[in-house]
Amino acid sequence: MNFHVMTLFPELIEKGMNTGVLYRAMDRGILSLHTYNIRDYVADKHKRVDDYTYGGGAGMLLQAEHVYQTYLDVMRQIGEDRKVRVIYTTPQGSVFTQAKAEELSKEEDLIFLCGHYEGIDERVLEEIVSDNLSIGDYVLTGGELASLVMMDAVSRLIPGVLNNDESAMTESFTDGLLEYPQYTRPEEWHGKKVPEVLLSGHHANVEKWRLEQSLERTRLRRPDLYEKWKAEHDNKS
Ligand code: 6GU
Repeated sequence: MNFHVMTLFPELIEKGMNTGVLYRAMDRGILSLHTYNIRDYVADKHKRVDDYTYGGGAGMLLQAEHVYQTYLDVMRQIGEDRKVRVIYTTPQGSVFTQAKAEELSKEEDLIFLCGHYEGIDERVLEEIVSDNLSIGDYVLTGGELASLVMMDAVSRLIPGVLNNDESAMTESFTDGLLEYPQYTRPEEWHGKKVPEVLLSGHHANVEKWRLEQSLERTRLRRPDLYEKWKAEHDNKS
């Protein structure tokens, strides 16, 4: 997977990607990251990227042409004449989910456009963006952290990025329930004991306990997911 990120803060994207699992994957050549500073594509010598909005109102907008020139350079660098998805990170997008991460992980290249200021001139968005995506119902100062979130979630689905131990910790959202509680040594800590069933060695009982815990935790913390899971499982029985 090759990530291409159009941003005003390339150093934030690079720092965010150059750690831990993602760094290791880039080092191994499974992932690559290319950042493009939109400011480098401003023709005028003052390097201003933004301007006032027509119709008035607070805030400044990124102008269309700078974003478009950046995009043309990204496409030149990719160098192939095929469609590449362009993800615009914006609170006006649909919400990024595990299903979306799985869909995006099948692509060879992904281009991210990080929004800033009050937004970007709509005309360039119409021309280049394929997916408008948000990471949740709150507002960030810019799209960089959202892009990092999406790249992280996509990367860990790409074969070879995680080792086996790490992959095993994947299942939470894949079956639609939250993960059950887990314990490691010691058997007693701060007066709290590891649940007896986990020490019993009785595999079927352990599985039963974990499912109950998952269901109860999901019901309490994520009633939306709980109702969905129940609806799907009632259909099958
Ligand atoms: Cl993608 N961008 C910004 N600026 N804020 C957000 C977001 C994105 N997703 C949630 N909040």
